[in-house]
Amino acid sequence: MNQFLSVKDVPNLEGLIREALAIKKHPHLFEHLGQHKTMGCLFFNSSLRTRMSTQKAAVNMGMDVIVMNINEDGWKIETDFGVVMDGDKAEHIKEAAGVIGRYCDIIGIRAFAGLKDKEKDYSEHIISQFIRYSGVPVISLEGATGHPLQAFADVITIEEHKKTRQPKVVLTWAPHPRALPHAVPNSFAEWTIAAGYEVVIAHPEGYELDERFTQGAKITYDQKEAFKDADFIYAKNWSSYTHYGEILSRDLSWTVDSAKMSLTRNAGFMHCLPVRRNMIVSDEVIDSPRSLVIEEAANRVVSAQTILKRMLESQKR
Ligand code: AN0
Ligand code: CP
Repeated sequence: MNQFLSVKDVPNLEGLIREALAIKKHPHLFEHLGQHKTMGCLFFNSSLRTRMSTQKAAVNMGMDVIVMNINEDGWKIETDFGVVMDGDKAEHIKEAAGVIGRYCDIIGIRAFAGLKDKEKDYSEHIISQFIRYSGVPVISLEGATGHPLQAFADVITIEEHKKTRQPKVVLTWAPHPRALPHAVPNSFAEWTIAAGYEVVIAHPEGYELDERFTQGAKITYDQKEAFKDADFIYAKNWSSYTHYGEILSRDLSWTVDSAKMSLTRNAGFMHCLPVRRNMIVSDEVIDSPRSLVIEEAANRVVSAQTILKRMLESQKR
């Protein structure tokens, strides 16, 4: 495995899930694989879970880890080509990626969508330059279009809690004061569809996601209808994809609350975190025994470790 950006980079999802559950039971069995290898984690944006869980996963694999907040700890980086670099950016991504690739055996990158230029964001223009110029395997730690380690952790969590082979999984939009990217809902849709679940996506009009990620899901503007008999409710805000990056609704009637949860089949409540309480979800729901948010975050170590194992194994050959 040379890159991990999407479920398409995984040859066999069922096998990967099985491997993840085995790693969760015995997290220290593979320390030899990462010995004398370095993981580099590069953050263009804030993070709590991804930063800590990926480091922990790398340490569990026996690796050393270097973490850098790009644009803060080092030189500011120019990511466009052909520009006269006479501003505040002292280093070009082409050299930075080449250099980091000499220090690290695997690189993880967090680089959110700018939400201004759809084409640029959907080309993953930062991560793709690291793939091109670093010469080492690259893991998305949330790029512009996807958050695969999160979606993989979410699928692991669903596998651990599902009571039927093909649970009904509902991804619902919920209100938020700021314009957020599509990476989390894109990946959640892509991975849950690939896992073979019954996937329903509920959102107000105008919030349709890119069809490349949602093909195979049922899409509805009726949140209550979607919640009926659901086994899992996954809440998330995102900005509009069609009216790229815009906030079209702040409608608090989309907040996930107990009344809506009572329409479900005693569904588990999921969110990737960080979550804004009483915007996305009521206190009552997130504090209830049906809330799986901490377990999802715990499974971020498992998803990251499984991907690192695959990458280290393919480097050995
Ligand atoms: C980010 C997002 O929506 O993509 C990160 C989520 C893991 N969330 C916020 O910026 C609040
Ligand atoms: N869920 C998630 O990726 O959280 P962080 O942004 O804190 O890493």
